[in-house]
Amino acid sequence: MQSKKMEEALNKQINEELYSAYAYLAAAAEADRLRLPGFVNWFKMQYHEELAHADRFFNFILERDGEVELDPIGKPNINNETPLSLFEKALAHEQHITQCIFNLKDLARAEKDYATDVFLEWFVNEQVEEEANARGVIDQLKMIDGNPNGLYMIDRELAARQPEESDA
Ligand code: OFO
Repeated sequence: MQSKKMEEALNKQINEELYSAYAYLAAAAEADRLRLPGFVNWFKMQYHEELAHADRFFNFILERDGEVELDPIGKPNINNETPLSLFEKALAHEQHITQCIFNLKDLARAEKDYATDVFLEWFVNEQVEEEANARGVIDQLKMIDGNPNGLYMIDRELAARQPEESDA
């Protein structure tokens, strides 16, 4: 069983992951407003991934005989975005989540909570991938510099994103 302090921090992370899901869902709606179905697909996939992240924390807390406490989820700050600003916000958010995971790691190590320390390993790797994905799309969007044909090609590419095995 984890300490109360660790349990509270893990519960807070459930909220962070659910907020992430909510923010990506808002981004999907915004992409629909921009008439970019591939972007909608990409953000919806990410929404599902974030729900799966929240689920990992939820299951882990219960598996260790802890208590889950669910707080309200904040309103995402997604308004009048451009394709580029949507991904810039996604990257900034992922960088924030990376810091949350590192803070959890620090706490697990300070508490000699080896099980939580190992559990968090998956998220450390996942954050490297998530930041790289958002950065990759930002690079492409900067390269085309608003060119409609380029945007069409990127949208086609984002339409091809499939759910990951690990989300199942
Ligand atoms: Fe985007 O990785 Fe979870 O929050």
